[in-house]
Amino acid sequence: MLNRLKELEDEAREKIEGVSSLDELKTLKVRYLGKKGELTALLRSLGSAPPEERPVIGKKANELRELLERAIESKEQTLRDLQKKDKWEKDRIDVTLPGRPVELGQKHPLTMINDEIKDIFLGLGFQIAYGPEIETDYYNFEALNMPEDHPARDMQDSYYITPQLLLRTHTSPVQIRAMEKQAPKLPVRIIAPGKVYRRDDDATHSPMFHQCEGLVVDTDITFADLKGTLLLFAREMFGPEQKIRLRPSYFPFTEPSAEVDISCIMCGGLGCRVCSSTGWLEILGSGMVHPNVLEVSGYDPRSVTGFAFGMGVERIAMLKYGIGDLRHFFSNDLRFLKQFN
Ligand code: 2NL
Repeated sequence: MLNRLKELEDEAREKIEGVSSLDELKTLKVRYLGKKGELTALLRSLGSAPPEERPVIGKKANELRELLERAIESKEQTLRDLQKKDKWEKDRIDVTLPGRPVELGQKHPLTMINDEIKDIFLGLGFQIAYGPEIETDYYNFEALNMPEDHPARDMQDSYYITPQLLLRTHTSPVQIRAMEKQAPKLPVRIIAPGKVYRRDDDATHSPMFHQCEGLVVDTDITFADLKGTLLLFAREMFGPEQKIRLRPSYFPFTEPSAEVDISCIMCGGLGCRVCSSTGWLEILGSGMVHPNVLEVSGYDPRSVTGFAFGMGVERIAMLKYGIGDLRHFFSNDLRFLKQFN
């Protein structure tokens, strides 16, 4: 029996030493020290040993129990320490690793053109004005010399929210508000870039698009000022060789009015597919501010004059970058957007 004890000790020590998880250790503990464990069984069979050996065996067996208990406890502590260390290693942040690279974006082509337009006019002493995209009927139409029965006010063409409120169809109302605010102080020299909305949707029309309008009001502003300003704009935007051409036109808020063409940027004026063989491309509308518009905005049309113009930002971008379909601007396709860096 003493031999069996010795065997049990050697075997148990070896097993405990070799254990690599807390679960395994628990199994061993049950196997040796549990109620149905091997050491317990051995103690139970003490009765079959010769009487004189029993105290020695009993003592040895109890010593072995304590020894194994300590060995298991110590192993448990070692395993717990290891587990902690593993977890710490796993969760540790290595501050010396290189950072994850952030993919840099870039400006949207419309933003680039918009920035260019703003820079050109800032260089000419213009200020930039902003205003609400939801406008009143008054600022969007009435103040711009478009009375109740004007065809541009048709429900079919504009996004009405209530009979008196709509999404602005141009940025002119921003300029009306700016004039109202600063009247009768001169000069007024502003541009109004921003989103505008019309009920249109095809390859060349989007229900939301971008416009930049400009306005100058002062004493002695003439049509020559308009022409000179727009020629300078065309040259800064499309190159120093640019020519412009003004054609008579009609807008309710300007009189006289003119469409402004630039010489075709594809063929230089010789005639090609882009300019439909005319040599010219229409890029903006303009005119001398209608006296009614000056009047309602707080300026006396007998003593001041002004010119105004409006351009579509998408159209300028399409011409400048050779883009064939307006919808590219709004589809968020990276293959398109990444071409403008
Ligand atoms: C176009 C034509 C134009 C204006 C906009 C304007 C603004 C005020 C007074 C008078 Cl406050 N006029 N704006 C004038 C002429 C043309 O836009 O084709 N835009 C895309």
